[in-house]
Amino acid sequence: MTYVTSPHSGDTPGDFGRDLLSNLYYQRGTTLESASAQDTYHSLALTVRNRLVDRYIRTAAAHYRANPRFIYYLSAEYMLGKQLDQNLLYSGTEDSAHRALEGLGLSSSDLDALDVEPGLGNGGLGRLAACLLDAMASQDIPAVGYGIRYDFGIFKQAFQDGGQVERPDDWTFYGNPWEFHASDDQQTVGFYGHVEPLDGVRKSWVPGEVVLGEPSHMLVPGYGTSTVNIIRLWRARAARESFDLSRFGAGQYGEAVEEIVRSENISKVLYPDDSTELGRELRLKQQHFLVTCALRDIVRRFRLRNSDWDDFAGKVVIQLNDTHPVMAIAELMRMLVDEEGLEWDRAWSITRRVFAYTCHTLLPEALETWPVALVQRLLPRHMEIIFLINHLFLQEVAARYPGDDAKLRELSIIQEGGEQRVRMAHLAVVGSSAVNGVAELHSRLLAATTLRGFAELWPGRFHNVTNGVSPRRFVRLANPRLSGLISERLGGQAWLTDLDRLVELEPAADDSAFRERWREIKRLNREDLARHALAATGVAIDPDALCDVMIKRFHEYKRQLLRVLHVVAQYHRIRRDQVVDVVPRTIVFGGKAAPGYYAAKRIMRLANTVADLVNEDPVVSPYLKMVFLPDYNVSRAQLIIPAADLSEQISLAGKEASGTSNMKLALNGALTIGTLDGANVEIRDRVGADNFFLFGLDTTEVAAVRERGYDPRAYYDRDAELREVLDTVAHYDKDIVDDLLHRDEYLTLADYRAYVDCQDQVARAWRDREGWTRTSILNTARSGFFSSDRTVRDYCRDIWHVTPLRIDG
Ligand code: 26Q
Repeated sequence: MTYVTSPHSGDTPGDFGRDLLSNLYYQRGTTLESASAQDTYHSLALTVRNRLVDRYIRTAAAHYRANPRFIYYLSAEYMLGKQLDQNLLYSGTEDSAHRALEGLGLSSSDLDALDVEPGLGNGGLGRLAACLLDAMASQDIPAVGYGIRYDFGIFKQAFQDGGQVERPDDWTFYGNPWEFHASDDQQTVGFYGHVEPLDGVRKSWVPGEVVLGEPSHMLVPGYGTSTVNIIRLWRARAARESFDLSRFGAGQYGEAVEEIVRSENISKVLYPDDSTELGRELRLKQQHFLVTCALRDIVRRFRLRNSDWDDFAGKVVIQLNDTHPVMAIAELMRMLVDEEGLEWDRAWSITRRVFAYTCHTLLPEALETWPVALVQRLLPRHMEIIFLINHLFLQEVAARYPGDDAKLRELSIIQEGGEQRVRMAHLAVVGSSAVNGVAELHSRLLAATTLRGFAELWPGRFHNVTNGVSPRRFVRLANPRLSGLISERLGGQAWLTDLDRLVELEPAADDSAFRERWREIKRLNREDLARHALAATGVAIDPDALCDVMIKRFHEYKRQLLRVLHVVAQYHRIRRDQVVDVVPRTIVFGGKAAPGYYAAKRIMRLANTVADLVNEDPVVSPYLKMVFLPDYNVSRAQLIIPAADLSEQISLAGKEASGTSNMKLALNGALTIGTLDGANVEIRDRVGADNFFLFGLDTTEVAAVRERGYDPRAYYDRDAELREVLDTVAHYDKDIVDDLLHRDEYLTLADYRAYVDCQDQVARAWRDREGWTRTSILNTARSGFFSSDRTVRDYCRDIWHVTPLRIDG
């Protein structure tokens, strides 16, 4: 077979400019003179996209020829970030594009401002999915990401009187130039209905409602490779015959389109992560929709080159990103047994080998469960299959622990006592060949607590794969200045795909001229941030002040409240002229709270109140400024992270599975103040205890404090400064203080003194600017481990058992 190569293959600024004008003319029907901003942006995007299509076609052809083992990544969320900056870099056309745009009198930054980031996720889990896809493509791993094409992504955040207000994210309002529609590959998805007997265990499910899944894909280019993988996103459409003609004829137009509206609601909106699991039927529908479309597509692709089910587990790995897509285990069993007529045992053996499950939490309240009654109604056949899986599994447990009913209750996929519920994490572990946590500590605690019974039953199934982040996105694109300096020092850009090479920067930490340049870059990055902060909040920040950053979802366990308490303490110290341990600082907050998570929203409101208090005080504000940048997202992260000097990672030990902003910040030379939680532990091990500000209780001490009976009030009584702080806070929000004094679920007061004292150490360290810069450089130099390339290599070696398939450039 021959493939026509792209007509857009020239790489000079002239070629680029010509293609841009051609796209304006033929795709937008206009010319440079009369083009609107959107016309120009869309033409630019297509010009860049076209430069990746050629690689994509060659990748797809090579994959077809080699028929390799594929990684299918199933995730309800992806936080891809802007595509324009990424695709310019990955296609190697950054320079020619900039020069072409300049030649045409166009501003690249104005055009970049029109590029909309697809916010199809909540936070860490969704961004991790994007970093892993990036790393797979960058290491020639054949992979497809499956997800939902939500019409509305994560809400946009603004503040009104200090409180969060949410606006819908209509991210495709002007169209999305990065996606390809593939309506020929659409799938049908059933819901409700009933089950009819066939023969033996085999049954036939007759759905009561059918919805179409329509795929589109976006390109996932590798950096430094010719691989271009795809992410395939599904959108719900009404089946064509669902338009109700009789009603339309009767003049009931609204009723006639009801079913269309109901069907299309399935992919309407991303659910914001709630503090606790909420059993919304539509959310379960979304999960089943994703899983069914993905599995059918995987089988379709398998059949292009294979015909024997015995080969399926050799060619297919399905990685489950948390429990959200875990219904896939029951759906694959249904397809194999009911539709393909395989024996149960053979189907189960295939299924178990194909799936692997990543867990992203330790919080028991965050473990997903669904009422049996709901699953029965929505997916009657799946519920039967889950009961059968559970029945056979419990037989295995009973054989291993004879007479131990408590063990059966502990491990059962069905939670009894009160309303019966399906425990999705249990189904995931039982139906997978591998289970992993996302940092060393997290994986250890998972096996010792949350999933202990399973780890005892199947120790070989449990793994750790420490998270990582894309150095392309979070160093090269976010921080071009620092990247330039690193490349200059290391003699090239090889570090971008081999991040361990950052260790070669270590000697530079002792080179004062290099330190000077490092500091200068941090300062320029803080100036960029200051410009944005002024425009977004009206607050002017000093680009020379220590930039102290906490960016992550608002959650009580992450303890943004602890950060605010320290700000109030500093406020009082400065007012009293106790400026010994005070250096000028800018406190930067970014993060959204789930709309229904009141406790998190209260803390957010308090943060904004304290920011006003501090910023408007003429005595305090020269030393201390606080900005809460609204609408934190990937683009905002790319702006904040390069400017950061200090990274706040202050969750209660044992609560944060991994964290990933900790890695992004350390890689960009921020020093961490943190607890021994999640991946902080590994960051400290690598950068060295001397280069990390550690404070607070560890997991053993947390357990001991609770064991003794935690009394938060005692800390208030004992610590005069804390008393002053809480009395001030009570003035603004009495309920927050009441909760701290009587409950304090996340031991904020227990860690308060250690935190504040540690912040004083930070201030002293900052005064030694040469020493600080040295430590900053060492943080970058020693954080190469936290590349998502390493994460993917770990998955390949321990869980996926796949090797790269190089695509010829
Ligand atoms: C649950 C119910 C209803 C609707 C939504 C959800 C939901 C959605 C998203 C629940 C959880 C999430 C996301 C969780 C998440 O981002 N976890 C983070 O994953 C990161 C990557 O592994 C870790 O670094 C973080 O520690 C972990 O909190």
